[in-house]
Amino acid sequence: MSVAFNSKSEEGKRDSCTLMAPDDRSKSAWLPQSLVWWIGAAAVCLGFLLLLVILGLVAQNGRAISHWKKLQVGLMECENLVYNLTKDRDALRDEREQLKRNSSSLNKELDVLQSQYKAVAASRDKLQEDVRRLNHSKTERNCHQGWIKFNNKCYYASDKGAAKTWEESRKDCLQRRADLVIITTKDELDFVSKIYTRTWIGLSDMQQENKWKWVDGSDLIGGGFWQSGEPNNSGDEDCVEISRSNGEWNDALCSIEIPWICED
Ligand code: MMA
Ligand code: CA
Repeated sequence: MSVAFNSKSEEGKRDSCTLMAPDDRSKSAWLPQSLVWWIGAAAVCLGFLLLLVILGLVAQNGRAISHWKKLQVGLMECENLVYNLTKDRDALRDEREQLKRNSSSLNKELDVLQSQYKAVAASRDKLQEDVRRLNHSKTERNCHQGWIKFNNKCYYASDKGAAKTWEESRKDCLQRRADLVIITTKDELDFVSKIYTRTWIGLSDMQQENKWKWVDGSDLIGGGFWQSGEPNNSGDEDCVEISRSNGEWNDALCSIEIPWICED
């Protein structure tokens, strides 16, 4: 390689051509300038592009960061929401348990009230029946012919000389739309025992031994008017008669035949 200086004008290009061969001198004087320019332009373009890319990335990153922050805020809100919902759920669970307990105690109270209601309804029905009976007995009675009136009640005494078993006597009373006499007072006992010193009355323990019941299904209350030593159930006696002159009661065999008195 050699260095040649042909003209003054070419001296200005010396610096850039110092390493060129003498044959390539004209060519090397033009190419480096152009190349430099293109490289410069390309560099500027690249730089500009790079700047755009960087700006784009920065903008993108900024958006990503703000999006991420929003997501963070959203996540926190979600966490708060989950926390609050969990608290609400627990509170509701407690409330449900409490309501369950309340409901079971209310059910128990309801059972008690229902049985009380039944008892009250039964006693109301009994009172209504009593009122009906009282109203019935209050009105002045008219007894059929052949019947005897005593304290506003009607009594029928079997014919003189007639005698029947307890069951047959009762059947006779029922046919007369009445029943064997029910004695509730000493007055009534005295009245009945004056008609016949021996007669069936409407009392028996044929359903259950020693459980004395009147023919209307009511229990004997207040001990009754038994003769001393009676009832003794001698030989299985289930029916009650008035016997002997003191007019008190004796349990007798239901199959014996004696007079009877009905009450309407
Ligand atoms: C009779 C009969 C019984 C009664 C006794 C009392 C012998 O039986 O009437 O029912 O208990 O007399 O002595
Ligand atoms: Ca007896």
